[in-house]
Amino acid sequence: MPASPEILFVNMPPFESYFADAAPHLGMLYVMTSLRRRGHSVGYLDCSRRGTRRSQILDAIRGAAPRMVCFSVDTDNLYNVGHMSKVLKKEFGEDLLILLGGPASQGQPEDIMNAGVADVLVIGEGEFSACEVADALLKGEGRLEDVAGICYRTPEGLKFTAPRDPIENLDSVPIPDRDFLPKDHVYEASIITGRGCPFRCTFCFEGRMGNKYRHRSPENILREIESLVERYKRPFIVINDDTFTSDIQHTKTVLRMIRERFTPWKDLVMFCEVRVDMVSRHPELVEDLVSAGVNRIQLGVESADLGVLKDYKRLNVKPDLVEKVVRWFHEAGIASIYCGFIAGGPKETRETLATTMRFAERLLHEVAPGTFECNCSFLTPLAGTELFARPQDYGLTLLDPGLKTSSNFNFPVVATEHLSVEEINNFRGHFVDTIRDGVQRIIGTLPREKMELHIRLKREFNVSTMYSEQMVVFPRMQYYWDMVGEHAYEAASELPDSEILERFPTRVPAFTRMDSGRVTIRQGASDLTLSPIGTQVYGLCSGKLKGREIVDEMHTRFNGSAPPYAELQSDVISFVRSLDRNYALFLKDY
Ligand code: B12
Ligand code: SF4
Repeated sequence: MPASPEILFVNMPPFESYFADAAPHLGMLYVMTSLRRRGHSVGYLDCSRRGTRRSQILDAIRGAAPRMVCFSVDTDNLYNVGHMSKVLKKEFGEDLLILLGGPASQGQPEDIMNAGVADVLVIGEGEFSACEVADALLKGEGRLEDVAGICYRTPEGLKFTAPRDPIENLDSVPIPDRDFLPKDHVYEASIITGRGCPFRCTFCFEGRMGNKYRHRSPENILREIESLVERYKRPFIVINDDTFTSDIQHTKTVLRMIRERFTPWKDLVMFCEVRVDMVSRHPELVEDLVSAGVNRIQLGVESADLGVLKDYKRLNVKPDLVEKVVRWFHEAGIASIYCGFIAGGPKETRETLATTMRFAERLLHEVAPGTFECNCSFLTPLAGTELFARPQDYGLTLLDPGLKTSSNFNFPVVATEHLSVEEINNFRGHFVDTIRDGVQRIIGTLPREKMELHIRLKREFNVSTMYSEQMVVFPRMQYYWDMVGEHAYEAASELPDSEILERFPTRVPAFTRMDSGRVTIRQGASDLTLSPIGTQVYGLCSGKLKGREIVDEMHTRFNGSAPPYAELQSDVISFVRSLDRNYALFLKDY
């Protein structure tokens, strides 16, 4: 950052939202990039790291001595930003200007301004408004009252200017400049390819930038992806839009261009959100997405009860469609399908929750075992949404409309006509436990190739799925994958028979039981009991003998009654392969 930037952006999520650590704040990057292009000197302070203290923020601001400090406000960090603005004004005086913007600006501008002492709030998209505000306040060019789409403080109270239209041509906005991000931290390679959403789901805030969906041109999107591949070398590209698949021809063109330009796994892998109704109408999208390198998708499922879905205005995403689409992606070999569920929706009852639980379990165990994963959050109506405006029409009681108790949607704030917050809370706990236990059971049944996809995502792209996370409860499997990684030892499945004979089969350390000459290998996803002969071979897999030497040793042990040598050799190879499939052995080459 410049030594003394005139404008300092401070990214300040609520301190407990740890998962925000690696996500770059794209909204701020967009606005900072536009300000820099306009000739302003801009710096960035990222406080999303764990354990950032107020004293560190103040020290950084003291060091940078900016004339204007900017924060991004969402419903969740509104209080923190409010507190901080007061601290800053007290510490640095009225001359330090405080500018706010962010998603919450369109739902609760007064709340934001009243929570603190900021000077100006940009409402909606910030690229043009922020430049005009900075021109007026820092360069004396133009007047605040002429800047569309802001709210500012005057001695007479808050003043709102005329609303600003959504930016029609998103290519006119400069691509976010990642040079603003601190170099000592690894950030996610995330992008936004469009803005706005034509739908009006009653719980969602997405209509805020004008509900008309607008997207960047495919060429503009590809330019950003190319720069991310260049910068991060084999990145996991996260396409953050909720609406990436909303305009089918556009989506297909973007995917085709990505396919033509990059090779999945070699150059990149990708994540995106997928609309169930669009895929169901255009099944070819499954192959288009997977072949372009999309290896993790997210689907908003929310509930499996039609009444609840109707009140969410999401009957276009019915459970039978979800099931069909999940099955298609699973069969296409995608690594992970992440589904989002909500607990505590309109008119929710124990029965509707049970329906949702059963549906999630069905997807997990029957439809897409090894691929399906999910989470369940509490319904948290945000200011500006339909459920917030008219909760009574949906049988909801907002117990904490200001969300003083909720952080990252991790505390229930709504009761339904039939369910208390305790019941909703406890259901969520039950949901999460059931899915986690289910994933653990499934891990033991997955073919090695499926598990390998999860391991590769983790190892090569630092992406954890529930399957790679839950592996920790199986030490044998964990050890195996630690050894059989990209740069470590080989797996029998990767080698021809002749090579297996030249390697040193090495047992994964695991607790064993011994009964009547048979070994049972434990600590995996499933126990493995060996035959008496297998037990002997397993004993010889100590990493000291080559596969060929093990065959010789066994041949001698048979003491004249051995089967033909070729048969014994083939049995040993099959045995090594079966131990490999069970994560019980790897192959050294010395
Ligand atoms: C990626 C993402 C995340 C990431 C990264 C967060 C980030 N801000 O980049 C993570 C996973 C951390 C996250 C977490 C949460 N998120 Co989130 N997230 C998104 C998502 C999908 C994309 C964000 C994005 O890049 N948008 C694109 C940019 C261009 O838009 P923007 O950020 O709004 O920025 C523009 C304007 O707001 C403005 N602006 C923004 N900041 C500033 C600052 C200044 C000074 C100025 C002048 C202007 C300005 O100008 C920008 C350019 O036009 C959005 C949905 C969406 N499509 O926006 C939800 C969204 C922002 N998240 C939301 C929520 C509720 C959350 C959570 C609170 C809860 C949750 N479980 O999701 C948590 C906690 C957030 C926190 N404070 O830590 C809501 C916010 C609603 C609200 N009223 O606040 C959204 C809108 C989703 C929704 N539809 O409800 N999120
Ligand atoms: S949930 Fe998805 S489809 Fe519905 S309004 Fe939000 S972004 Fe649009």
